[in-house]
Amino acid sequence: MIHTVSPQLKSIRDKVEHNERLSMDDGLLLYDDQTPLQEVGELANLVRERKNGNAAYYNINTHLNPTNVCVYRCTFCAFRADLRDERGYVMSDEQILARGREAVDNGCTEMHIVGGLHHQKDYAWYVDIVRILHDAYPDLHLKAWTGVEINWFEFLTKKPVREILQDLIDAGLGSMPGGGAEIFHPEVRDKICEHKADASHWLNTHRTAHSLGIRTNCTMLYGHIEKPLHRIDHLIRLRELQDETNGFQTFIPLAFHPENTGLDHIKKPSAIMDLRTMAVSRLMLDNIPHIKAYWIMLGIGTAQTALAYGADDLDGTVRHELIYHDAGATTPQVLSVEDIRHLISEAGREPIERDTLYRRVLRDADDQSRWQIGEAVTTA
Ligand code: V47
Repeated sequence: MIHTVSPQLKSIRDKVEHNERLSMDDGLLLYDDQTPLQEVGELANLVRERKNGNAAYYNINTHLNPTNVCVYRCTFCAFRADLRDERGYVMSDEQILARGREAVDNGCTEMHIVGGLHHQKDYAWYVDIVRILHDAYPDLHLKAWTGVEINWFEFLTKKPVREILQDLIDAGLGSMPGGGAEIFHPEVRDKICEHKADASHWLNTHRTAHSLGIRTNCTMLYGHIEKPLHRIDHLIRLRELQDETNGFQTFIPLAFHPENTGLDHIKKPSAIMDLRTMAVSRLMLDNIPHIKAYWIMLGIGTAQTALAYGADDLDGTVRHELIYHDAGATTPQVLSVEDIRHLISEAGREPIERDTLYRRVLRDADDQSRWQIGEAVTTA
């Protein structure tokens, strides 16, 4: 039983209590400033607990961005560089493998790999990054390349997306991250990233990945020029694909960070906006098992609070994150396992270490860098 009092929320509350799907209009009402955040949060928490009980997940992970040189000039991005820019870099195979070694020594179960689209690097370079890491460290799960990179590989090779994904699977790809989705609606997408994969390409790449047995994540970049209508439209498009494939594991709402970007006149979204977006996402995405509060981007306090507003996952300990730190994130570079577990327990949740595919990770009591995979977590 929940205690929403606002009359305008009554029909939404009834739908949520009866596990019924919310409409575009419901989503817009949930985003309305006049709709009390506390009540939206309470509804989202009901769904969160129905799906994931009291569990809050995290993993031990690291990031790898092999290059920041990028042909695209997305207005929201502070990470990209031109070839001749003094910030521009490309990692060598030795540097990439050293990152793999470091990850394994630190007990990481996952490496999250994304980067710029470097016009002087061929398709084989991108596939080989996955191959050399997988050959050297076969237990490290490689969550690599977004739908935007895959679309770039299509352009480079003229191969169908299915063949590209199969090449990557053969090289050792474990899953795909959710980046590059931004906002699907063309009114916004054409203004913030007009050249890169459009909504149908991004969605079709994930559809194909799911059909090949690859699980993927999905994201939404909010707090820039988009309006609530564009956000709800975005969530509904993700929900429709999930109805079709059931291949998304986690949704991550990404708050825009303006520093050093072409949109630096826009203010960063408030904590209230972050929590509302978390809660609305949980309520609209009734078929996606997990909602992640990415602490790097939200800040630790808001991410912890989000565990009561629909989120059931904090991402991981994270090492070597660049995309948000280049755009002004003031969060630390890494959280210790003790810190992340404490954040979760203090929020009244049960911390559970998971691997990328949401199976429990069982650590060796004498040597925390050694682990094995346990059973899959259950989600209603
Ligand atoms: O697609 C880029 C966003 C994304 C900025 O799958 C920015 O588990 C805010 O997708 N301000 C990449 N956002 C990060 C990403 C991600 C992160 C954590 C976990 C997972 C996962 C995926 O970051 C980009 C873009 O939407 N981004 N620049 C910026 N200035």
